[in-house]
Amino acid sequence: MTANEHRFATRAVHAGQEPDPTTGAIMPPVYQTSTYVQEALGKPRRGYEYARVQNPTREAMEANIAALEGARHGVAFASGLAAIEAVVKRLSAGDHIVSEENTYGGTHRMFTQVLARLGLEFTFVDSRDPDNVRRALLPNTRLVHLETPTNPMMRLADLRAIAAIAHDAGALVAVDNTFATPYNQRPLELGADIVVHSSTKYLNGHSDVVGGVVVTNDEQVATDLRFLQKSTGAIPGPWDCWLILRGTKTLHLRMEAHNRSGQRIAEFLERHPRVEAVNYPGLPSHPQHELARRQMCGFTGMLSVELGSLERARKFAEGTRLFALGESLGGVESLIGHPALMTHATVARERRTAMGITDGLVRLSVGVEDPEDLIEDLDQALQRV
Ligand code: P1T
Repeated sequence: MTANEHRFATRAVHAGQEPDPTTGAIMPPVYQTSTYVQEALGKPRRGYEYARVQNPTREAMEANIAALEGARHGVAFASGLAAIEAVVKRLSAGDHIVSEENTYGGTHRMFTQVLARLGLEFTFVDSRDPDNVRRALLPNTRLVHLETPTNPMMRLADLRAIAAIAHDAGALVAVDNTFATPYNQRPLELGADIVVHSSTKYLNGHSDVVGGVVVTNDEQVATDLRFLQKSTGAIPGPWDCWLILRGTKTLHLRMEAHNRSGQRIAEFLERHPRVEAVNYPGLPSHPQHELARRQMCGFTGMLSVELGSLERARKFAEGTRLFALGESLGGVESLIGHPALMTHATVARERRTAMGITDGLVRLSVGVEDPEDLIEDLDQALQRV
């Protein structure tokens, strides 16, 4: 039985890793090298020639994350955005992409301000209704890019329904699974073709690396991504790969805590008189709670709350002591942020507001501290609002 056939927690600890062939070291070494000595002209040892193209530490991390998503192939990049860019760069000028409108702000900026300039065409839709995706499809649509749950509104896309629609039209489906993680949701099992991650977040989990990864079971997509990885060069360094690999070993343990505390804090905030609305798929009040229960097995530590005005949001976000004010998410420590002024500042104001990213919206990344302490912290900050 290979590590890939085991259950999730066993895969998290073992997949992609064998004892080091030289010493038996149980941890894959950090192969901090740019090149490999060749035995003779045109005769590399064990296939390793140059570190942009191959690195054993990177390969271990790629194989580990692929196994967690139930994929045969994993291809790592220097950041989540570089991973998403590679998926889109498989296409050519004149090709059309349908994208969920409420993605991470940086994804939207890359699509509209970089890739659209190079001749790729984008249509942005509210993918909560699969018919919106269907209506946006064009004869030249090659890719549907989804994010579920979305950053920061926690909207969901029905992956089975949208995969069927896209495949009928000959388009592939890529899912940004950064918020959910493979512990809570495995898009490939629901019909998606490609999964992308900002491994900066939950996969690494310790707020000390920026990274990205793409996984797939599609042989052609995997070949194309490997080609792009070596040809465009946005690769992660071996030390960052090693840190991410250390992070994924405890993904299941951390996600249990994030899921549990996320749910408790969402319930606490929903009852709080100073909070107008809570966006969290684990709450029965979430408009897509039934879908969440069907396609996810946990609801993460991410949530957003509406406080009604910029002034109130500012007092809350600046008033916490344990929740640190900062961009990013998914680390062991709790973070608080203001999407309109931070992660989604580059999205046009009207578009932002139409999606619910108001000046009163605050986003929480619930860490793995004691949830009682976190609730007390949020409560004292809300008293200032
Ligand atoms: O930062 P980077 O590793 O390049 O990942 C970009 C990215 C992609 N997808 C999602 C869903 C993300 O949330 C991000 C990055 N997000 C933040 C930095 C943030 O604070 O939301």
